[in-house]
Amino acid sequence: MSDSLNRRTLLRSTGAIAAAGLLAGCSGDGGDATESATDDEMTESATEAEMTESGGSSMEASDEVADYLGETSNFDGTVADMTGQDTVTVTVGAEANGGAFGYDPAAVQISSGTTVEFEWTGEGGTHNVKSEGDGPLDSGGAVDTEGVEYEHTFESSGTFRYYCTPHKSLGMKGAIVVE
Ligand SMILES: [Cu+2]
Repeated sequence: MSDSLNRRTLLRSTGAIAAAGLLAGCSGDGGDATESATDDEMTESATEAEMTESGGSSMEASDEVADYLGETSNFDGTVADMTGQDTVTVTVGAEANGGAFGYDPAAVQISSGTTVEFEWTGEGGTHNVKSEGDGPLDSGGAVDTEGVEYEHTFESSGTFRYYCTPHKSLGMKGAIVVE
């Protein structure tokens, strides 16, 4: 720990230490006070980072995405920004479209090189992940098990639209935008 950080932390803790009457010659309790002040600080910044990640910024969807997800109940016209992450999770069988018939988030933007893990909830019957046209996503036959049943790493940019074969007509569709 640098001298300046020690001094800063000590200054901040001085009030509490002085109030306890332990300012002079009390390395033990003083040390504890310094430690907990640092812990608080770390907890605060960790919470902030988490909120940014999950609370999430979002951006307006392109026409291609908006048209594709027009009948998807959990699509609100925006794309969740999850760029800059090695791994992103999309829930399969999320509450949407009149049951557990959704992908969550329905639309997400990621960086190229990101692995998307599709995590089944086990709800809503059997689901799969299948690209429109000749796209790269194909989890195979629909299953109703729980857990990460499929993952795909997106190496090149583009807009990738996909659906669940049994529930496409209900609106169980998703889009991944790779920048
Ligand atoms: Cu489904």
